[in-house]
Amino acid sequence: MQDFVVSTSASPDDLRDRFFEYGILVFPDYLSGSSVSVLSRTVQDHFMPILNDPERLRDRSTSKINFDVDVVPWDPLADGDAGFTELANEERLARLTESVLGEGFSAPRGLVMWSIGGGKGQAWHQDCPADKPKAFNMNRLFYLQDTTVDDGAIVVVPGSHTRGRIPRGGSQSPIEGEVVLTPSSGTLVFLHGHVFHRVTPNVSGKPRVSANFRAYPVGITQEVNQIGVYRDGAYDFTKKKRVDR
Ligand SMILES: O=C(O)CCC(=O)C(=O)O
Repeated sequence: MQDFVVSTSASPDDLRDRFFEYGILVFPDYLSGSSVSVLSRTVQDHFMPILNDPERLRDRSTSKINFDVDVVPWDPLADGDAGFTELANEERLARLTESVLGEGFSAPRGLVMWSIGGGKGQAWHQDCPADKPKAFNMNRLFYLQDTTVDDGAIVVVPGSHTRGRIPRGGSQSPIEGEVVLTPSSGTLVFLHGHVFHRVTPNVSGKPRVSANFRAYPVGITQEVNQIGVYRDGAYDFTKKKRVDR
């Protein structure tokens, strides 16, 4: 078993040490089958009308940013969804997050990311520039299905959060040391925003879903994610344009 695959009963020190060594923690079986069923149904009810409306799908997709990223995002917390709000406010989740980020962390938003077969996945990226080591987000990713390589594996380079800017290169070209993860249903992943990571294209013909409740250490706000860094450039999500980085 990889050293970043952990149990929710591990000690806070152990979780923090492993997180800052690898930039990733994987908690298998975090969600019960019944929670997954409720949340999956919510996601399906939200996205099904959009699925049958190609224009709306295109309009909401991130594919416009031109970095080989193709997901349709939705913030269920902003829409007041009860199931996702309950998940975001779970005491157990707060405890695990605090073990890693310390007291006073914030987690203002939730993001369900949905993609359908034929998309581009997500190109290699860092969620924010890595020039200031303390300025980072932590992704808290929930997987609501058994995610196969064909659905879109999440590929990470453990420990790369200490290596500065992601190297230039192809959006899905392998990087030495990468690990391909296919999270099973109910898995929770904590992922440091400076870790090099990508999602392989969804070619399965069925929707791929992950839900991400990003958390920030005290003193860091969600504005840290204004600029996403890709291998061959960067994107300013506020100004909605490509920037040099
Ligand atoms: O959906 C995933 O598995 C990963 C999402 C991701 O790359 C991100 O939120 O930055």
